Amino acid sequence: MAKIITIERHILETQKQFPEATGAFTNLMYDMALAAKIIARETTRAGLAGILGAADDHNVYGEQQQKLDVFADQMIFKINDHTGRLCAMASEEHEGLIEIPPHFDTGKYVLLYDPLDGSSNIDVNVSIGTIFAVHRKVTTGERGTLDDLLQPGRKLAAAGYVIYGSSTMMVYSTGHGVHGFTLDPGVGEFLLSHENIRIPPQALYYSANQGNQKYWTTGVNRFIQHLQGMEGEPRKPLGHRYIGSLVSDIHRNLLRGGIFIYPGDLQKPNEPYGKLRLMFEAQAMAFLVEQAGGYASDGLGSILDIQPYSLHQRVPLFIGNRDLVELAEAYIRRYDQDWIAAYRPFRERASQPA
Ligand code: AHM
Ligand code: MG
Repeated sequence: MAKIITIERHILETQKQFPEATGAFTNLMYDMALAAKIIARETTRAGLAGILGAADDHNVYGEQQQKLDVFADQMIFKINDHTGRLCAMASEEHEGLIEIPPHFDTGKYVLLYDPLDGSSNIDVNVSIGTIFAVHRKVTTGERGTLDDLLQPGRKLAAAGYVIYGSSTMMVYSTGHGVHGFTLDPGVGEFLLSHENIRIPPQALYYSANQGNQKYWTTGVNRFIQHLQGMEGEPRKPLGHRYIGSLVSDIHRNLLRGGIFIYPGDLQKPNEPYGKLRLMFEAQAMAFLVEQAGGYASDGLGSILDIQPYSLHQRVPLFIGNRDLVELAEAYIRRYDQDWIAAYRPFRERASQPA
């Protein structure tokens, strides 16, 4: 029988190998696994329990119902607010920094999370996910500040996602490879199922919302035509797979090989940065995919090198097999100078003198 390794054991073993990881950090990963189990339970019961629908719905007992994304947001906060491991949090569901309540101790890390990404998919029973990222505190005061949260992805201490699909999986990295755990609902434990995930060298899929094609820039259009085998060097077309749920699309491409694309465009020239959020979606996914041997870019350079300027800033995202993402950059450099001129100030905004 194969060795059975729980996420807890794996985290502890990893900690022994890398003594710079502290106990606080190990427990923080374990807290995220607990949050994932509780959210998974509610997600799979969503239809039955009448949780679907608007946040002000009532169930058959007349109790106030919570939308699943509100539930997930509060659960992650509640599990982490009193542990003394964090000095601040930020969530896609909240405008500003989330403070640790004043009566609880604070710690050396900050947590950024998207509690339930792809939430438009909840009501139609399509896989959704939780995304999280952990930075080390860099300021000196007791409480965390925006400066602790707004750090480039290159500085991440850890990142991960949970996918609520045909099974629930948690995939995380602390900078020493990417590891995946599948929830055994019978025993309530995440068990190691995918050790040291590496993106396969041969991509099978590309994932993009093809419905936006008319807005795409020339470079992006030509690049996608290349993936379809119709432009540049002849190639066998890649399959097109798009769920519209970032965690699911990237998870599939991580295991099978592929590229996910959500580009910026010039539909509104003063908003050339696409849809996805740097701090709650792109950074964590870029960290994981780079740890697995892939690459993530905004079209100009690595997502991980972007110095953020705001919690909710958006970025274009090209993520997956390194050769394909670099080819996308080359197409953009060649054909999209007008888009680059509009977008570059956003990429460099935090590095410009005030
Ligand atoms: P959300 O944060 O509002 O859930 O939006 C993020 C989601 C991603 O999961 C997904 O990759 C993308 O939006 C899909 O967008 P679109 O429907 O425009 O293709
Ligand atoms: Mg989201």
